[in-house]
Amino acid sequence: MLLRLLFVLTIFPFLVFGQKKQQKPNVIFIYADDVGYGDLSSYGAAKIKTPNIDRLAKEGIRFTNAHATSATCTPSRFALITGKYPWRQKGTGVLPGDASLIIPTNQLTLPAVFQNAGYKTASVGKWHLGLGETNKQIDWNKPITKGPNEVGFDYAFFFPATSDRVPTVFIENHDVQGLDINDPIEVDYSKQIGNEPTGKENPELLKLPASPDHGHNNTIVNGIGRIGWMTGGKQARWTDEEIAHVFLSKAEQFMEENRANPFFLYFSLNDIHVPRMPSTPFKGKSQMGLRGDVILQMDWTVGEILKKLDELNIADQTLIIFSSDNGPVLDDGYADKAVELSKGHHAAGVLRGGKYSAFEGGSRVPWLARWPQAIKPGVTSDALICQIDLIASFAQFFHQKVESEDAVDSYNVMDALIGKSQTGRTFLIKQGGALSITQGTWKYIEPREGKAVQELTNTETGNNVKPQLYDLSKDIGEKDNLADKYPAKVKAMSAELERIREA
Ligand code: NG6
Ligand code: CA
Repeated sequence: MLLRLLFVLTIFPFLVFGQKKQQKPNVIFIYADDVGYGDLSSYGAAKIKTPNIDRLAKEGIRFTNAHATSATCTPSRFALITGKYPWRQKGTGVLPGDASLIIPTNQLTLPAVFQNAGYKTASVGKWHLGLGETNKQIDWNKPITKGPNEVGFDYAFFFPATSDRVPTVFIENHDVQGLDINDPIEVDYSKQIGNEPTGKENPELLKLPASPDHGHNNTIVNGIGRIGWMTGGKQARWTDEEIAHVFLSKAEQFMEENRANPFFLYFSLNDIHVPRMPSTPFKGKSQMGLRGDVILQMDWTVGEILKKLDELNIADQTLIIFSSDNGPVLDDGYADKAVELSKGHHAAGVLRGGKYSAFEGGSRVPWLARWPQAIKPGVTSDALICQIDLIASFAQFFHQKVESEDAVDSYNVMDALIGKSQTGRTFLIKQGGALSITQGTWKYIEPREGKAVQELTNTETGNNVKPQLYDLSKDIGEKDNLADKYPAKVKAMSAELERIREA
């Protein structure tokens, strides 16, 4: 009897663990905005500390060779959601706030993979993939016809584009929140509408001045000039300082409501995009100005999500991933002194270029993942992985068949994602202005005309009329162009890039 009891007691934890392992894990993908390869202390930042995000590295896996497909937001997100390179479809560049939905509604999407596996799915945060029917003007005062709900999200709470673009309102599923029907919203990106002050005409009203020449000087909302003009919707307009808290509370609410069933949460942060407007607790906290302050706010947000997982007792069966949609930028349109106050902080770390660039700084991004039931803690991986691969990886994980016309550029790299293998994809095409192809440790950037430096943001674009070839194993900073030395390699890689582009 005693022996039997002992036996049961010893195997009981395994039974429970084994059972839990069978369960479908919750998946939370935290998508930060414009966070660079060198912006986190787990990636070498010394002037700023990100202890909550670093916890994911300690308790999970940290990737050194993880990528967004592109060096700006819309195309990177398009690839994440569809598994298709954004340059295969026209109109996938940075979208205005009144753009139509660019995700095809008849194709497989990442959230749909989770829905098909019986998950509840949510998109909380920045959207920036357009809304409504193609070529139709959005009526903000009626239910919006197409958006996150139509591409696989059961629940959505979001803003349409970026926080520097109108309309500056939150939308829950199809409806603008807090809208007074007697004060209808109108939005225009081609001409001034209404008679509200603009940053251009009334700079004295601004609490955060615009940088010269970037164009963040149209309608003023909350003391900040925006890109684009809007009228109406006064009550519905957000307060920038509250955005992080509003999104966090919606994310937490979704987690709470779905604690008992598997869920997929796409949590797309506004931080650290411009305008950088931290909430009161983070103002001045970083000693690095507003950009540093919103890094701390972002880190706090991640910490709150981790806390919520513990509180709901679902941390063990939750895979949580943190990554960024593109590389870093300091001056992206507002005079927030990011350049002056970031001295000694290398937002792109050892990488060349940043947001908008074809160099690694544009799209090699932080990627950390924790899943206590499946990922060994404290692992670093240099497997080549990309956000575009999530869809094929999870489809495979759930034993779902992917039709040949769906997610055409996505590869199953699940073993790499959870640290079971150090091998990811064999190649990757990325997009700054120019396209590049990475194969193993070699990277080829196709020739492209255009400025070598984008002056507004002071970014090295990667444009060069000559082919560029870098050996990333020796030269991660892409300083030494080896194209002349290895013409055969250039030829082979450019042919491969062409072949995939035409495929
Ligand atoms: C650029 C904006 C920049 C930012 C970016 C989108 C100008 C000069 N600059 O066009 O401020 O809004 O678009 O950023 O307009 S992203 O992270 O969403 O791609
Ligand atoms: Ca971005």
